[in-house]
Amino acid sequence: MKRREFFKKAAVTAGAAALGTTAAEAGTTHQPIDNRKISDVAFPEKRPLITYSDRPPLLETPREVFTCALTPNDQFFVRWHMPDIPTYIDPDKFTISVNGMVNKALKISLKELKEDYEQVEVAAVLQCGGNSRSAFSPTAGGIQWGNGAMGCALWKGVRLRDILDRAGVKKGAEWLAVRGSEKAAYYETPDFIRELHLDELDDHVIIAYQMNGEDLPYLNGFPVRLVIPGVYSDSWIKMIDNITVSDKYEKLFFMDHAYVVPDNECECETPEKKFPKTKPIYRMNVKSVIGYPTNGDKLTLKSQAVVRGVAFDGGAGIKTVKISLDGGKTWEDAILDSGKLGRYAYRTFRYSFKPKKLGKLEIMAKAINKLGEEQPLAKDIKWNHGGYKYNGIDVVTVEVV
Ligand SMILES: Nc1nc2c(c(=O)[nH]1)N[C@H]1C(S)=C(S)[C@@H](COP(=O)(O)O)O[C@H]1N2
Ligand SMILES: [Mo]
Repeated sequence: MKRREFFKKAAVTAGAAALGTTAAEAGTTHQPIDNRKISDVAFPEKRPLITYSDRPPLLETPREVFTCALTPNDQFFVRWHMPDIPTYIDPDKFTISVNGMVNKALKISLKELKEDYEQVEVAAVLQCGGNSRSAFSPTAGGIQWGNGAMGCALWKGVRLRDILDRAGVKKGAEWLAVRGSEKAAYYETPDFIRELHLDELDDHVIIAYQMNGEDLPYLNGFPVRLVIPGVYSDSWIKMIDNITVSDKYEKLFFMDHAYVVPDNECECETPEKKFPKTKPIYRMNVKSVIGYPTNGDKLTLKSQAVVRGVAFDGGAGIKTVKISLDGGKTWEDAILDSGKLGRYAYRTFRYSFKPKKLGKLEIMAKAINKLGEEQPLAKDIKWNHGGYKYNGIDVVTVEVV
């Protein structure tokens, strides 16, 4: 299915949909791994993070960071596909080219971007479609992320639509291709490009040069990246150097082959039988992650404990987060923050209680959005080859002492 047809469809929650006839029982899921191993070396502008690879850099944010609405830049996760990332970019010389089916090709400098266009801000969650992939069993190919391939930031930049208006899109043009500046180590790998349909460009789609009030960290796409609130981050191209407007959709390696799920109602398949048709992952499903306490923490019997975490979805907005302390038999509402960062940002939640019994205690968090979509239990999530869109109810296990 073409992306254009796909994004016109309403968001679907993985696992919430009924099983189709071709659907699987064989692949299962469990809780994602909770990797506590933080590297003792750090990349520039980053604190030590959970490190899967340093070339290309693959860094995960530890769970305890998910108690605040905005993720600090130096703890924000990092994902690159290709190792040959430019090692130096001169902000005074850098330009973004806009070309193809436009009346006037542009080369926009950073200074022009900051001074000649209306400046806008949006708080939005950036989440890899493969976040929590380690939950899938058998193993789905790709980085075995825990829950930390996500973060939320306040992005500042310029509407992509305003840039295209300045260039003047020619009649008949439908697509634009946004390219990152890094290169593959081997020539066979295609450039990292994302194609957007012009209809996708609402006011929230921006070319951002700032994140939480500072220049983008180098590893998060300095000097400019695409921000598409509510959408999985394979589309949020970093280090953009070129935008081409076209009337044709090119088959793209990363978007059409890598970041796809089965194109059936449950978005599921079995390890043995791949569903033949796929569609790109797009709008994020509803999810929550507990930031405190974390697995293995000790809570004191009969004294006040406050569970804290973050919840988000693809932009409908969070309605409630519910907490269970009895394995999902009963649920109580957590308290949500005011929501002033908007519907694309994390809603932080907290829930106070006093542990009543010594020993092991499981704390579960389930977010429900304004469309009534909710997180399924880990065991009810359906399997897919790419290990995408995991959004099982989060569970941490603590010890009451
Ligand atoms: N240029 C470029 N942009 C990219 C990628 C990439 O490899 N190159 N990876 C994408 C994917 S799959 C993810 S998950 C996010 C990660 O963004 P971050 O590193 O800022 O967390 O960037 C996206 N944009
Ligand atoms: Mo990703």
